[in-house]
Amino acid sequence: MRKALGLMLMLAVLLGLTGCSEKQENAENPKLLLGFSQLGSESSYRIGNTKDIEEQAAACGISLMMKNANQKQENQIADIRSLIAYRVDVIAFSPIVEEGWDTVLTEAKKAGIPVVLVDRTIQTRDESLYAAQIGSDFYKEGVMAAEYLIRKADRMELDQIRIVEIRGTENSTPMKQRQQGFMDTIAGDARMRVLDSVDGDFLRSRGAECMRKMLETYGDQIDAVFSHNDEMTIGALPEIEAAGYTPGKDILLISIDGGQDAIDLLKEGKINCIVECTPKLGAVLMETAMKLKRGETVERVIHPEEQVFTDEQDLSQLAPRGY
Ligand code: GYE
Repeated sequence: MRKALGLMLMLAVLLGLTGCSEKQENAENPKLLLGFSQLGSESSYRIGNTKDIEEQAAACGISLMMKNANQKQENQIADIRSLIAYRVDVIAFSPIVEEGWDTVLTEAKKAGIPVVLVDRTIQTRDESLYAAQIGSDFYKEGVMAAEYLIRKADRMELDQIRIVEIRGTENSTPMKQRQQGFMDTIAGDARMRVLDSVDGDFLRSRGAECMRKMLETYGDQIDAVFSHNDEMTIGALPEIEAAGYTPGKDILLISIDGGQDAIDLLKEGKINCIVECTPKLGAVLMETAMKLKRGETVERVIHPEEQVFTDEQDLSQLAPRGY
């Protein structure tokens, strides 16, 4: 009995790791060609997401056609068109921005190819243009970032926190929802004041540039930076130091993603809070693609579980992040 239980447990762990119940092709798991249009390689999140999708496809015996649009919506539309022409079984993509997909997705629908949105979502008048969306709850991420700042103000008995925000790519889902969640949460707290909000496009170089300019404009008025991803946070850090401030102390830093480099900086005390945004969506994507291929219904929206890492915790035992 104990042996059987142990075996079952091991199987469950293995399944959890690969996300697949069957590798070989059979009636239950027909051969599947998945086309994926990645939006670019702007961050460790994105690189981790691409790697995870490749690994999970391989683990499930799914053939993958991976495209990279290098941060341009027109490239992404062209990539989706080529996946339609290739007649893949399922198309998945991470939409760089929310608007402008109806034409190409109508083409996919006419070709009878189901579409899965991964990571970000879209705005459309025709909800039937995609079957499912697998991605983080970005609004909740913004809320968690703001909640940390409120706790910090309580703990340090601060009577005001002047904030600058470095936003992700304009009109992208994470940029819009993280901002909304954050602003809604600080709105009820009179200590919080937003000095400025600028577009850093999720890029390290832009994070640095934005920070430099804001330090020139606001100098020592800046108490906290809310940066929409680790990449921009890592870009901003040396600018803060170069201006003579100690990151994590003179200026509080709040970031999103939770890649290894940022976690290391949190452990060093240079970043105060990181809200996790996991790029590991591959296993759920494979499962969803297989269900679509079999003609089964799938869950419309799937959010992964996420946590917050802060200077309030002991992170010495934290497992390697893998991105
Ligand atoms: O936070 C950022 C990336 O869409 C959730 O895109 C993703 C964001 C992620 O470039 O680092």
